[in-house]
Amino acid sequence: MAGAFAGKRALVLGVANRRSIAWAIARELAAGGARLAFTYQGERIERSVRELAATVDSALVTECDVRSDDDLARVFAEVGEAFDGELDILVHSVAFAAAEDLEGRFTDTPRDRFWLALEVSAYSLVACARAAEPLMERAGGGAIVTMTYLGGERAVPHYNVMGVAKAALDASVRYLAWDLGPKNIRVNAISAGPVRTLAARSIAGFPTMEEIVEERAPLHRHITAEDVGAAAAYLVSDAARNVTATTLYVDSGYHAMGM
Ligand code: NAD
Ligand code: 0WE
Repeated sequence: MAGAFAGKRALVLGVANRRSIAWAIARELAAGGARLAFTYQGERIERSVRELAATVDSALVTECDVRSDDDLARVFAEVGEAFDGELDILVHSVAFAAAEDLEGRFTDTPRDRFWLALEVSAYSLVACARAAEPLMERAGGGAIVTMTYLGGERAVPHYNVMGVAKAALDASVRYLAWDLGPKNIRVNAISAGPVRTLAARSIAGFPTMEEIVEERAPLHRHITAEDVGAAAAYLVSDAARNVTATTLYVDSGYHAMGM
């Protein structure tokens, strides 16, 4: 798809390191000629994101905690300045739940950490879509893609409150698609199978999950962040011009199985 994104401007949220799904998506967009803007959360990962951004055509690297309305307002103002008031593509690849809530019983999730997971992992898409809307409208339309997981539709042991957050995210995709469709802004999700990223590596039982995928998925193999990058590139490209409000599974077919 060389040149598929020539002249396109994309904002990417959720790069933490070179293993991040967001980085695989960014590389794919950059390979197609897109100009990129990146946000990172917190000083701990600033250097790693700046180093990665320097290897592609990046117009902006700026801090953003998606829980902060002030951060979001500043970031989208900076994006407007960097891209002449226009934006074509938004990549949302952000999720967080307290580590203790990704083990043990969902039943025990306390109120504050339930809302934390929902705020970071689901509401942030709504806030970003609203902030992106005027910039995409000026560009004549746009495409938003977010990252989800089967645990939002089925009970995956230990995914717990993240599953509830993904269910809210999935529904948000559909309602945003309805609102923004008249402005030629498309909103889609990719449901990825387990990928060994920073967020995934710390999870106990990840190797077991990989074994289950190898045994039961139609393709009997794992997926990579690059597979997700290619799927995201399709969804935000003109080839998907009439695709919105949907979920594209990049999971070796695992979601289709009943056993
Ligand atoms: P990752 O750790 O590389 O990315 C998660 C990102 O979320 C990080 O960049 C982190 O800084 C960011 N983040 C967390 N809290 C934030 C906040 N308050 N403000 C701003 N940013 C914040 O891991 P990843 O696996 O690439 O995750 C990206 C997305 O993919 C997530 O939505 C995740 O749920 C989804 N996903 C991952 C897998 C998998 O197996 N790795 C599978 C399906 C879906
Ligand atoms: O969405 C995810 C993981 C997102 C995530 C990961 C962490 C680890 C570190 C959110 N918050 C945190 N908080 C931390 O402190 N995935 C789809 C990967 C994943 O996570 C699981 C899975 C799968 C798959 C957790 C339990 C069971 C399966």
